[in-house]
Amino acid sequence: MTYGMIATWEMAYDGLQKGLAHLKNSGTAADALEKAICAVEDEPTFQSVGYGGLPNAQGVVEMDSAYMDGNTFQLGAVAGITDVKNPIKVARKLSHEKFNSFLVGAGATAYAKEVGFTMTEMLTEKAAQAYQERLKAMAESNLSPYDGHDTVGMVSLDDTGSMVAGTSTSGLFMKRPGRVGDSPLAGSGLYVDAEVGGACATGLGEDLMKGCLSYEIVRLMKAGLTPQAACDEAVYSFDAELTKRYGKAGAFSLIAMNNTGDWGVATNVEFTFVVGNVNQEVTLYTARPDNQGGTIIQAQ
Ligand code: SD4
Repeated sequence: MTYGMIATWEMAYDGLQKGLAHLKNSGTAADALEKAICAVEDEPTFQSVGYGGLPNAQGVVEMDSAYMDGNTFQLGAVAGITDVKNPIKVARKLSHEKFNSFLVGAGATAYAKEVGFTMTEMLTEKAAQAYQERLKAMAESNLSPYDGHDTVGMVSLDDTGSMVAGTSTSGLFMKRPGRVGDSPLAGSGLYVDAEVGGACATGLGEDLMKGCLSYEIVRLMKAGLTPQAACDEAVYSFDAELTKRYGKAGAFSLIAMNNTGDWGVATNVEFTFVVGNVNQEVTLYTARPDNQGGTIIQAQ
């Protein structure tokens, strides 16, 4: 058997090493993914996930997260949750619920508190300062408040063939309170079927959710495409559709891994991601579109 993990952005590098070490010791895909995503959530210098994440327009760190089990299709998610140290743990716990498995806002935060997850103020001094600076810059110029957004999305495969996927993000900097992106939405931010493979997204959620791209990639892999061909087909054809329909597409990037550990990515911007598997230590790559329907990928 084989095992492997793939994740969006360079920030997942250390987390993926932890997750992969767990898989190497015959750990489960689920525990490996939780460890890896928690490592990203816990790192205060990452300004778009968990502790240290940039806040919404009212200065509150509101987070979205989802967890999907590719064997059972169990799915848990939270959106607009606050003050919880590890949203991915809450999403995973909710995935075991038959009812109430996707919670938002105050209800999500109250649930996390009730079941005993660690609660903490997620706004760091540095993020508060970035918020104040952005408020000032916005008052002085016509700056778009919504720049800067990197979700951690991850697919994990263990040597029993189990697969899971997860996402975690603080969403768009300066988002309107209550705004939800693609990350907690099955099919958009993530999707996994252990009989096929999984996919995750990062980028402008408002556009990603129009294409259900994570589901589309898994569907294409199920139809027989390699992960790379599935990513290219889903991402570039949807980018073209959006451009045709309303003139532009936001930035987005998708990663995928199938149930034999092969992987692929596609992106309409410069993008970094990390992969590790049974044959390969965790490796950082960059990807960009070749503008002919394919992706240029380079190991760093
Ligand atoms: C969102 N997709 O909330 C997330 C943000 C993000 O890379 O990924 N960014 O829309």
